[in-house]
Amino acid sequence: MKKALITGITGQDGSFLTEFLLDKGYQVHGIVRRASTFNTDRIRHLYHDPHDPETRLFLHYGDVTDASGLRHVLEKVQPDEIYNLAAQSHVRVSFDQSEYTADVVATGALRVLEALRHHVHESGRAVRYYQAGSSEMFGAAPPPQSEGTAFYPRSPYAVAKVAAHWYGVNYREAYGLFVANGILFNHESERRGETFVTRKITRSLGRIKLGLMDKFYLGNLESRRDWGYAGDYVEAMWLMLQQEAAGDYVVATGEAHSVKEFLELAAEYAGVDWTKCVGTDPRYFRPTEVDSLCGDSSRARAKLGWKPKVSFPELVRKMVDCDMELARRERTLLAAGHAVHI
Ligand code: NAP
Ligand code: G4F
Repeated sequence: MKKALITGITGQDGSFLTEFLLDKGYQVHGIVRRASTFNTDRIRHLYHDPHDPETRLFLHYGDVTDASGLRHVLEKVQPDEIYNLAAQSHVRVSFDQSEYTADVVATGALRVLEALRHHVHESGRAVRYYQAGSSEMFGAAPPPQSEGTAFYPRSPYAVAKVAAHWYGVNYREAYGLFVANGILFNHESERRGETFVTRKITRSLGRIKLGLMDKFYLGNLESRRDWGYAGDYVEAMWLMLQQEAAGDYVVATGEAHSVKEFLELAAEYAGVDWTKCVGTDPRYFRPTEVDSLCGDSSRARAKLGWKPKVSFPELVRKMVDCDMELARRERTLLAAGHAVHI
């Protein structure tokens, strides 16, 4: 049975990747940060009592800012594949927490690579590594962006991702490690964090439709993103680690839409007049914006045989359907006198 170790297992992608790998018959180990509240909601449906002999999902406390802890986990788990998904992944927040973002995103990746190098050296085992790179690394470079496009990062987050990318390339070349850099364009889902723009829109529209709130505020509606479905994108991560040789791949739909187009489509499907309930708040604008991302994923399509399955309108509908249902549950709880945070 192959073993995978996932940092960032409690995030959107971590939860889809865990489902995907369990379906493939893997034993999956995840690194979870210690928090004062439960942060495992997204993988709760996959988790069983570790005493159950059938269980194939195991969680370990750890943090990519803690090098010795990472080494211990690697020694204990002895993984065949490592997926480094851990990140402070919010671009706007990275302007407020630049040093912390660099520590987690850039130096965090370096710490995982160092732990991997040490483990491979000590054990002689072959271990493959996936780095969660981002289309934000292209930043101001005009679309379409492909593996050959020069990076022009526009935020502390993006600069840190560029560093993590090049650490990966360097460890591949210097130590012969199997390191694959995925350069993934935006991917969303019903499990997307609620402060990213797509989910913020669908969550708010659901609540407005059911009378739980009147108005919400956004920033720049003109920027364009290449939005895909997260469930499709984790397959590409896995495929990158099944190749004979390690490489770097852009993963994208090749179709871009503005934030306004997402909002219009979601509002139309939800049956809400967005012009009456969306305001503008300058705090959601970024000091430097990434205006337009649209990926050319020809290489991934040709070499990995990967292609996206969920279309843009389907993605919007999935997210709106989910958030309508969540709003209905919130309304029921409120009616029963429970406190609901909105
Ligand atoms: P996400 O939902 O924000 O999840 C991030 C994960 O990283 C969470 O599990 C989080 O733990 C964990 N984490 C944060 N700081 C950590 C630390 N110091 N040590 C260990 N774990 C830590 O992000 P996502 O959307 O799933 O994205 C996964 C990865 O792909 C990230 O690296 C992101 O930057 C990258 N990426 C995402 C997209 C996208 O569109 N989604 C596109 C390109 C690249 P908690 O749950 O405890 O917070
Ligand atoms: O949803 P966003 O915050 O995603 P962004 O900045 O594109 O980053 C996401 O995708 C990257 C891949 O390209 C990942 F690497 C990264 O980790 C993250 O998952 O913002 C999308 C666009 C931006 O142009 C932003 O300015 O939406 C605009 N926007 C407008 N109003 C807003 C808002 N973004 C947020 N988060 N909140 C707003 O109210």
